[in-house]
Amino acid sequence: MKKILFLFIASLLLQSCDDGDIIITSFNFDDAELKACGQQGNYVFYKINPEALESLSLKLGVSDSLYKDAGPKTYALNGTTNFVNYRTYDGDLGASYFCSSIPPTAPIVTVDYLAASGSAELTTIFLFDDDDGVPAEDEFDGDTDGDGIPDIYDEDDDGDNVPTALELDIQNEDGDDNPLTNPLDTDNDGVADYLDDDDDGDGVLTRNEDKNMDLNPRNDVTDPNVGADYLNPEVADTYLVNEYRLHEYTINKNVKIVLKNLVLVSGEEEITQESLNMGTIESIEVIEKEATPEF
Ligand SMILES: [Ca+2]
Ligand SMILES: [Ca+2]
Ligand SMILES: [Ca+2]
Ligand SMILES: [Ca+2]
Repeated sequence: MKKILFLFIASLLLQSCDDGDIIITSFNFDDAELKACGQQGNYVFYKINPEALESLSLKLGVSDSLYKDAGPKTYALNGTTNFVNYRTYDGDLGASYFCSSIPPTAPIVTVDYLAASGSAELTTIFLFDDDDGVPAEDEFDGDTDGDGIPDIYDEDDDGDNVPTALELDIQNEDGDDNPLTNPLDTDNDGVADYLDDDDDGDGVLTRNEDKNMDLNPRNDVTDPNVGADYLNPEVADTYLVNEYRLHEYTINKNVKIVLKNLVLVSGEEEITQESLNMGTIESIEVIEKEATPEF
């Protein structure tokens, strides 16, 4: 079997030799976006390089829920249910070429390599977001209120039942559109309100300045000229609230695919590649979560 050196350096270059063999001397899918379709039992990942009329595709006929857990999963390529194809065509591939239920009749495949060995490694990365106005990189790397939800996806970081988004400089009074500069610090104790569980410094926890005990201290107002009781140090009545409000957050899942020990075969010809990064698909799955932390 003829071995062909596979170089990933430039765009595809096909050379017709005297004996008619087509030799692939180089190719590059780096600029092509990794896409996906299908579902459990029939996952398809593909890249199309329109300039060279070529595609690289991975089919996984597995019943796993691929993105359920964070971390890597490895699937062996067996040539029947799990396989990789490198193909060239005689015309442009439409957007739905890989995802239509009826296989398209055009364009025609001119070169078809099949990988029946090697493996596909999928790594799922979970990105948590609480959309609380504090950028993920600026959140405290820990759990301020100890409610079991780390600050990075806790929409009420100090656990005072006033959402973080409403404890920043929500009026944007400094005009810089950055909620973290000059964040509200009602009692001027050096701890910003969104991390301060006694915002007015009157010795009563904000969570317990909730007269109607509806888990919302913002609607308990004794003196409308000052504002809610939790921001009014002159009002220091305690209503024992030992409950957290409902929390919501989002998990954005990204998947990265790397092909390992790939052996692509077309007739007499064989292409090997030790490691081929197919790329990453962002937000392949987005999960909206709701949880009420245990007090
Ligand atoms: Ca927390
Ligand atoms: Ca947070
Ligand atoms: Ca607070
Ligand atoms: Ca207070």
